Amino acid sequence: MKKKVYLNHDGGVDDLVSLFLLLQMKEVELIGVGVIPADCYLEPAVSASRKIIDRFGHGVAIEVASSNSRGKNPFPKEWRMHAFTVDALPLLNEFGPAKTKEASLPAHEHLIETLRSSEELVTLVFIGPLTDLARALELAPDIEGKIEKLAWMGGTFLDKGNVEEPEHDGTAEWNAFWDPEAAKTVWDSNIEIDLVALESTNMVPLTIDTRETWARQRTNIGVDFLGQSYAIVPPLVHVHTNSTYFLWDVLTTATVGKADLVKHKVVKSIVHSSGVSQGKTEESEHGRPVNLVYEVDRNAFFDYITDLAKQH
Ligand code: AGV
Ligand code: CA
Repeated sequence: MKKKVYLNHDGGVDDLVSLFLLLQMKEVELIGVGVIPADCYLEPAVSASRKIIDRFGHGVAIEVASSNSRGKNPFPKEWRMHAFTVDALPLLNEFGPAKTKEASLPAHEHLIETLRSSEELVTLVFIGPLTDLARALELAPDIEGKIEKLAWMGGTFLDKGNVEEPEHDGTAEWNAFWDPEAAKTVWDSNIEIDLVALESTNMVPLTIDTRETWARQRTNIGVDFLGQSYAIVPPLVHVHTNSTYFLWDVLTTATVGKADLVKHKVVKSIVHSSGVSQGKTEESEHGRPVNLVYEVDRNAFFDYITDLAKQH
């Protein structure tokens, strides 16, 4: 039986590539998509999602729901602009306007409705902030019983996170920082959490090498989509900078299709919901357990996603 998956993403390059890859996994049935305007602008991210489902969804009939959630700490505008470029790629516009429908409900209500009408348990893949899940849990606590587990790209237990903003101490990861209170609400639930944190995502930067591998195989349309998408964002060249791109969300998505790419360990933790460390996840003996993904087989991961891209 296929694993039922609901995806909530925030329109970054790796978010949209994650949607594409989930649609290629033979063991996964994608049952809905929500888009939250965190690390993106909403319209191009929803539009690109609909076109990706049209072009690469093997005929699946699912809806894309727009979120009306707002965060506490906004993402930099340069990063939010990426969705406009993906949405404009000729590869996604060859066959005219998108046919995949937009849902009439806002994303958090669409999530509730989709979970309530599923007979089987659903795996949630969240690769942006947790706001829509937190709002759904507050409105409809019963949905917890429909959730198999949550795979979340977020958090870190390293000394250094990836937030470099005034009035913050740099210990948080961005998806947690955008809406720290939402992360806390989800921590307070009993949902099993696989946490794909910076520990493992730091091991998968975008490199020139990977770009060249995809370029050589671009006659395959799926691999070309990877190459075109990752042409938009800066690779690691000399040292990590604030704009260096990693395959954060794609790693999270890949763990759903192929769990043996990564190693997990249980960590008890809390989330700071306010103050200079807001969004920081911290080990604490009184905290709630999460399955921390702390290591990835880098080569196996890149081979896996490149092969998946060829399944389109
Ligand atoms: O913190 C990682 C999250 C992921 O969900 N996002 C990007 C991924 O989609 C925020 C982010 C952190 N650093 C970034 C980010 C950067 N240099 N460019 C764009 N987004
Ligand atoms: Ca994201």
